[in-house]
Amino acid sequence: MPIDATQPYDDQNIFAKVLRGELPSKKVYEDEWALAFHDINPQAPVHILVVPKRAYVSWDDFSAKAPDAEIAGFSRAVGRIARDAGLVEPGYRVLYNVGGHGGQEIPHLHAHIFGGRPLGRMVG
Ligand code: D5M
Repeated sequence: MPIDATQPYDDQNIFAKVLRGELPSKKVYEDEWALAFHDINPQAPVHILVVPKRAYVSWDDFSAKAPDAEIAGFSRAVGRIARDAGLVEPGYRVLYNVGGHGGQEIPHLHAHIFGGRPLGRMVG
């Protein structure tokens, strides 16, 4: 079920449990700002999720409330993970689903990184 992007943070969500080590994940990267792991239901040959270490429901919450240093640190982590996965050439996609119309299901912000095949155009 898609979430309401304005809901309060629920620390029992799946990615909060992954961050606390209460659920397993196939980790690909971790630093001060971010944890990245393989999506359990991959939609492309490479499908990595990147979550901030701190508690944000959605991109809306994060972009409004996170300190600049955290936004920079998280953004750099997303870029580095894609680079380290060898995706820059031939290319990749970063996606944030936000709220109901965005189809967001887990109420902890996550960037999807897709790659490893032509992804098609979504606009234009
Ligand atoms: O995307 C939520 C994504 O999270 C979806 O692609 C499945 C994935 N998922 C769900 N549970 C797990 C666990 N435990 N590990 C890894 N990946 C998981 P959304 O943008 O919220 O629709």
